[in-house]
Amino acid sequence: TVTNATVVSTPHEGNLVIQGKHRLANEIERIVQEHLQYVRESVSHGWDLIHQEGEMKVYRREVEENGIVIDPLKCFHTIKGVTGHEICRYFWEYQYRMEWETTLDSTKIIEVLDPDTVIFFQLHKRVWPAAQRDSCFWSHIRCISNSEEDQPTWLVVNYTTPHPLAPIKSPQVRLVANVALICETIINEPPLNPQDIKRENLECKLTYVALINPGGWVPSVGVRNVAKREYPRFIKRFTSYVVDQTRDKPILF
Ligand code: 18C
Repeated sequence: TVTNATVVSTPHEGNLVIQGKHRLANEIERIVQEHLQYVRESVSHGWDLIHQEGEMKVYRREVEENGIVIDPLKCFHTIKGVTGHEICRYFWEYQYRMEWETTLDSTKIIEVLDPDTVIFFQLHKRVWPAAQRDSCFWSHIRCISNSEEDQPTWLVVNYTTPHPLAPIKSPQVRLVANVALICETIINEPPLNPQDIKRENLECKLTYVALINPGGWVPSVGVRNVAKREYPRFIKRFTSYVVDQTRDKPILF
């Protein structure tokens, strides 16, 4: 007998794929749904456009909690030649992270919860004069199909969680992260036969949202300057990295 288990997929090669629900499954479900709601809310009152470059627009809302800057950030971008699955895959997979992340000293996987969910422990680059930050978060990748005809939406959520293998050790300060990358694929001038879709037909509409609490006091001006510089830099570098990596590879839908 299998207890506390759910059938998560249809029969595969004659076997029913059964997978136990892990301890974070309910939380992940709730946070994923929250992001899917939040992504639909438009940026209007209170959101400032802090960077615009080509198709990329970066907005933030200035928010402080007990004197600590926790500005929510939202970025929209359109990237030609890649799918939402490709963008999300390269963002989620551990093996590519250090090739595009320039704000990290290290990253490691400390637990695998299921094939789509892992727990990362990361050491962020220190920004003088603030203490060095670290983070521990579950990272979940998911495909959501909207209808038979439409391309599915892909998303990755990174959400802070405590873990016995990642105790908080001073002088490091643990930051609190709630980040989502949500991608849709558009197929322009679709050829009659879907097999004939080329990279030039593809466009990915990306939304990136970050709610970061630095976990302790840091000068407001410093955090805001670092954020204003680093988020656009990350979006540009990461998306061009994926374009370069996938250019000569078969399309991953
Ligand atoms: O989403 C991104 N990366 C993912 C994979 O790593 C993951 C990361 C989540 C944590 C992001 C928070 C990073 C804060 C790091 C602080 C110092 C970095 C600056 C280094 C400068 C050389 O989801 C892409 C993340 C892109 C990060 C952009 C930096 C945003 C800064 C936000 C302010 C936080 C204040 C921290 C204290 C800084 C002291 C002045």
